[in-house]
Amino acid sequence: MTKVLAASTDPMFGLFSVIRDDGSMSDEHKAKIPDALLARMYREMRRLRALDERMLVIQRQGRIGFYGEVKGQEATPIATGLALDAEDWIFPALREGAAMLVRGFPLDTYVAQCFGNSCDVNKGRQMPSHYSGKSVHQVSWSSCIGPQVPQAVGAAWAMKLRKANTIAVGFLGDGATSQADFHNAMNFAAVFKTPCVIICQNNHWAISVPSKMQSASPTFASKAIAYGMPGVRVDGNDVCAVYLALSDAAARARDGEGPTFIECVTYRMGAHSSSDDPTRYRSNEEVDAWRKKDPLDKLRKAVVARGLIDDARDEALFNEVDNEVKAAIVKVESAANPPRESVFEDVYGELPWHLREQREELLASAPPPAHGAGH
Ligand SMILES: Cc1ncc(C[n+]2csc(CCOP(=O)(O)OP(=O)(O)O)c2C)c(N)n1
Repeated sequence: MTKVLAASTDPMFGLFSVIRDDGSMSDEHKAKIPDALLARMYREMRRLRALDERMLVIQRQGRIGFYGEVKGQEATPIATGLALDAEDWIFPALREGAAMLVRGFPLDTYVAQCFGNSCDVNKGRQMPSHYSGKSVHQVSWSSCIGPQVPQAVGAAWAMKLRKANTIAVGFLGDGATSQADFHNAMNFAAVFKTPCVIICQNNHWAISVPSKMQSASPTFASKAIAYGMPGVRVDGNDVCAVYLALSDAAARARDGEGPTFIECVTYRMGAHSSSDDPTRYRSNEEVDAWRKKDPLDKLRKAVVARGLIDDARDEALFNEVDNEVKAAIVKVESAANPPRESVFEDVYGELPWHLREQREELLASAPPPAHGAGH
């Protein structure tokens, strides 16, 4: 077992963390997280927080139909985007879309996915916040809870059969551990030693169902034991901890040692989605307690401790990333809708007869009245 994984001595109760309360970290960890990487992590997290805040506002203004916030869980997608090789594949669950941004996917095209207009690579055929980017090796979240895990394991198996030097990372929430897909995938991954990492973001809630109602296991990480793979429990609000744990697990997978299961212990600070009201099922005290462990504040302490930022530079950074988000929204919001007939594209090389008929019928009908943002 590699170093970080071994350091988390007890998969049931260990919690691997890197950033201490005062923002410092051990010399060993400091050497693995150089200043440039730490500063990059902070910029990405600042931008993601700014993106969430603006996107939620435009959803409330009726400019997009739906939005799924990441607030509180930014550490894991950012660490994932930074820890993997460009050729590795990501199979995200609900809140890892932003790993694409870290891997260089354009912010305006990402935002366009929520408008579902002609700037969206999916041509508006997915629900908002269901991002995907072939260019950055990230498949779409399928909306069903669980299937991204067997998909990741299957892709990893194909990589192994082809002797590729790539790995796949599959995500799920704590709620998804109750799905059969999770168990099938864990078993298959361990038996066939597929080069993958399976990451559970335990954010303590599956919409209104608390994580203690999902499992009687002492921790989610401990489930790995039964399947015969290493399990590690990581502070999911510590981007450096997730980065190091995933880097080790990825190296392990690449070296032919098989899968690793990582539980990232975190908290969904916002609502499940823009359609949810969490005040109906959880207490303000609980939210306040987790707000004190905000991953952005934790990371800020680390960049301050290294002397990489002060208040003035932080404010300038906030303005810079917020302007970047505003500019991305302005750039794509007024784009035209995708052509109606694009609904028939990109599945079949040659359209079957019944879809050809439907396409002709659609084109013969009057087009809907033109309107701006497509909502
Ligand atoms: C198979 C399936 N069952 C139910 C749902 C409805 N649903 C959407 S999100 C969700 C909760 C998911 O919780 P979790 O896996 O913990 O992820 P989180 O939302 O907390 O990130 C449920 C039950 C669904 N989309 N798919």
